[in-house]
Amino acid sequence: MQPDLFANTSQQAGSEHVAQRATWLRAELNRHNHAYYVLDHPSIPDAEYDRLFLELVGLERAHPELLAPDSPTQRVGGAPLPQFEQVTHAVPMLSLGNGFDDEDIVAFDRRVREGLQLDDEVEYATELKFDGLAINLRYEDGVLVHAATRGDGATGENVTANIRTVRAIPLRLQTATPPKVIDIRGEVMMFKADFAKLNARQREAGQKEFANPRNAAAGSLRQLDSRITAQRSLRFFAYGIGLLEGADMPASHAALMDWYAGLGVPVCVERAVVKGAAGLLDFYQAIGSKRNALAYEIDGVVYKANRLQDQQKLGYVSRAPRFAIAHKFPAQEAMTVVQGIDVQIGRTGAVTPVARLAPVAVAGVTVTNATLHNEDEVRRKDVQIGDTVIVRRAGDVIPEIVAVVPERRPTDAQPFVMPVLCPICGSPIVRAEDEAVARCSGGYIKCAAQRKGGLQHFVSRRAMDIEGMGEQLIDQLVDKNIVTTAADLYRLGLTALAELDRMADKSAQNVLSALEKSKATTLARFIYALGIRHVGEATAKELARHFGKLDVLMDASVEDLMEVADIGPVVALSVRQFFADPLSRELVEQLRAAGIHWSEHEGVEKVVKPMQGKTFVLTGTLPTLTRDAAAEMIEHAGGKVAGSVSKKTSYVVAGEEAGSKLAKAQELGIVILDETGLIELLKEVHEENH
Ligand code: D41
Repeated sequence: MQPDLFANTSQQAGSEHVAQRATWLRAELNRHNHAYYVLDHPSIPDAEYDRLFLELVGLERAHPELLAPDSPTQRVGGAPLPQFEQVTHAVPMLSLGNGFDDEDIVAFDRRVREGLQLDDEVEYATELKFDGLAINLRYEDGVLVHAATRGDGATGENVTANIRTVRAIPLRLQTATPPKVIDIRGEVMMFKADFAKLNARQREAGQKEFANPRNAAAGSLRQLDSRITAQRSLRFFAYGIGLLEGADMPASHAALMDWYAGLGVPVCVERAVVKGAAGLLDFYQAIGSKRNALAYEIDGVVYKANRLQDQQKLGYVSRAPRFAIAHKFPAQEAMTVVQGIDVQIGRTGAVTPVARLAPVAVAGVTVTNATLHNEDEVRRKDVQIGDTVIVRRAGDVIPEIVAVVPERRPTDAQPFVMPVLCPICGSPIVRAEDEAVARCSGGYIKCAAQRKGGLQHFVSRRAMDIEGMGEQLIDQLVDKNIVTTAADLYRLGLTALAELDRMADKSAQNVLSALEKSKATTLARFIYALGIRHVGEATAKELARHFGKLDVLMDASVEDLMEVADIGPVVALSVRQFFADPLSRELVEQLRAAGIHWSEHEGVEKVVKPMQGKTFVLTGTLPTLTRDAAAEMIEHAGGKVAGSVSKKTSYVVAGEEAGSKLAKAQELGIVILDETGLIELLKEVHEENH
């Protein structure tokens, strides 16, 4: 490990040590820069990089004699890849200074006011800081002629062929009077949903997944083969301008953005014009609270003096404009060490590997665990005990491991081994051949973990909603064998409850009244609370509506169940199996005997399902709808989707490369629809009904 001299004052540390530290930091930063900018493969999280970078800036500032022209602080970005043609930007692409807290922003605003010799509040344009790649688009007489990455700001790479494949970028500006020459600058990036889809595709094809949307965008843009780029969904948002000939420069940043929008160039809608530092900080707060809801990743917001006149007056320091600053959000990623990998047993027995982490702060919250989902995921990410990993926490999402830092793997790292027996009940852990999930075979009766999970689900807010019945309470009740099934909960008395740890008489009383209150419920909630596999809230509601009475549902056959909208063979079988089990029936009887009740007639009124009784077969690839989306539309209209064509088939929906099913349908004289035909059919009946 390196001595952390930055913790000391520079005077205290010997100057030789300081020089050594600076040399080490430069080498380290250069290495990470290369990994990030050239290889598109980050070796450390951004926050860690920023920390090292700031440490070097601090050292060089305190010891100007250490400053070297080749220091990473003296250039921004990485060297262009040798395979791409290099291009020199007509006007250099500047870099953007960073601020991290309110003080940095107040200081920025003060510098701007001083620079403008202004006492009044300054007018700022505020926007998002997209996490993508900066790019310059050259339009001549309105036509896209050339595109280049930012590179080191002075020279970049010619990526015209790739950029031409990005549909978000117009090939011609929407105007009859385009400027002679315009350099439009902005960020190329990938939306979160496209990123998820790309990674799913990569995974299926057995290819490397990308760590985050930024790397996916970079990897896609830096493809030497533009046909690959064409298959990737890249986006673009404009935020700046370079050379402009044959038109007047708009008088403000806001006017520039409006002009772009009018030219058909994508600009983000999350923009504002505000006054003074207070206006900037308000914008930061407002965007911070919707950050996770955005379709793309941002790593902060950007503030720019709005008036062109002000921008020109403020000028530049080294290669960053004095008129602008990025206000960064706390990092959502951090680096830590995997101290162990345990397994958790869920209510259905599902075994989930969980990484135990050395505590680390991520976006202001201390993270100690990260789910690894299942065995395959552990293998795919190649996470071993002892590894240094990048963890990410986005919004309310459970923290997850983004990637392992391979250089930091210790020689004694231990691979994860799926236990043979359940750590809770000792029953064998089994994994069905076609399933990703391994399960404890102990079931509800043998396995306390499954009992706890089942009870937690039963009392949860969207199920029976028993307030005050928390995880700790359930753990105690199960561990002390006071409660086995949900019906036992309703037999709890004040004395039993009050004897438990951290249970005062008052809270015991509250739990009892919550139990009492929960007895009046709805059929849908009750079905959901039973925790039948594959029966989520929506399915429970659908079952309640379709059958109306619990007894009818309990005796429904698989065929009866398949009549329910959105219910396929897997769910139908699961429901049937649940109610065929005498233990389930007994549980239901006990719960009813305990006083749980609902109105038996709620939701029995049937909605008209226009495609009720019609069977569809899908074959081939449809031009826009996925198979699932088409099936969902059909089922929503009351139709059913079957796997093979028979005399009973009502319609065959055929797309490209439809095979034998189409031939069979033709043979049997079944109505054949293309995608448009299907949509029309569903729309017609939809309209007839309204
Ligand atoms: O969203 C961004 N990443 C962003 C980057 C933005 N919204 N505005 C920016 N503005 C500038 C100036 C003020 C220099 C025109 C930038 C960048 N620069 C920038 N991106 C990469 C380096 C600099």
